[in-house]
Amino acid sequence: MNKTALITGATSGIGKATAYEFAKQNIRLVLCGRRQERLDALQKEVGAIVDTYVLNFDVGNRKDVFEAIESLPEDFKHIDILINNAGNAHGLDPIQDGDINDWDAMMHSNVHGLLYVSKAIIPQMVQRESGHIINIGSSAGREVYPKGNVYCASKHAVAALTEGMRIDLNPHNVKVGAVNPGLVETEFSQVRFKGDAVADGVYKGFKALQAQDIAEIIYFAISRPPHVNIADLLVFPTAQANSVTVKKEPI
Ligand code: NDP
Ligand code: 8X3
Repeated sequence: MNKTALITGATSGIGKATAYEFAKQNIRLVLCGRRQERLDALQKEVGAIVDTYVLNFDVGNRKDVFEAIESLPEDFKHIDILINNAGNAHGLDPIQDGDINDWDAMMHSNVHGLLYVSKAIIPQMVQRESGHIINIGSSAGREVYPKGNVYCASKHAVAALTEGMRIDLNPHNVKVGAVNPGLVETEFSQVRFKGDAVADGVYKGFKALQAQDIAEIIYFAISRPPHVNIADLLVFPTAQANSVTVKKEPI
């Protein structure tokens, strides 16, 4: 049977583009998110290309994660590839002005969510002595930028967890790696700025990475031969040198 991938955060941006890229490559899909209407649309559209099952749950809700993954029908229970992508930034404030609800939301999805979903899937990979996990980190997991405090901390946690998983799963033949993008034009900034117009300016004046660019890189990583593991990738748009150095044309 073809391989099956479970992608979290498949209702938008990088996760959604990865779903389409994998579908094109005939990889069976379990697609996850919280917005049911988008999951329904994916079931219809991606499901027309490849066998697809959608799951609605909040990755940071421990009980819901285990129940949802347990509820998978027999022919979708065997997960070969896990893409831990769900996550967002919430707010961009100096630490002294940060909203604790924003901090909780970031740790909830970016850290707890990645841990819970991994915990639900890893045992079957260990048992089969095979599997591949890709964690979507960020350039914010490599460096800290002004006002990025908690988001950067959550992505530094993803970097540490990726390394920890790779070490612990090494005896079990499970590949673990991270893809760490810089600025990608998705709904990310709309979420971060809660719909504020400032989000519209984030990707103006330069060509940002597109979700499809990252999807293709993820597919490259998961399609290497068995002896090759892409452990860690940092990907910027050409106009970006680090979190705060972006060559922008005047708008
Ligand atoms: P989007 O906002 O476009 O997509 C985020 C996805 O995550 C959505 O599908 C959303 O689905 C899902 N999600 C968020 N929180 C939860 C939750 N608690 N439970 C379940 N699903 C959740 O952003 P991106 O595609 O850009 O982001 C994807 C990943 O890439 C994130 O981890 C982000 O940190 C990372 N990243 C993004 C960069 C960028 O510049 N855009 C750069 C570097 C990394 P729903 O709302 O339906 O649940
Ligand atoms: C998203 C990239 O620079 O907005 O992880 O933090 S950035």
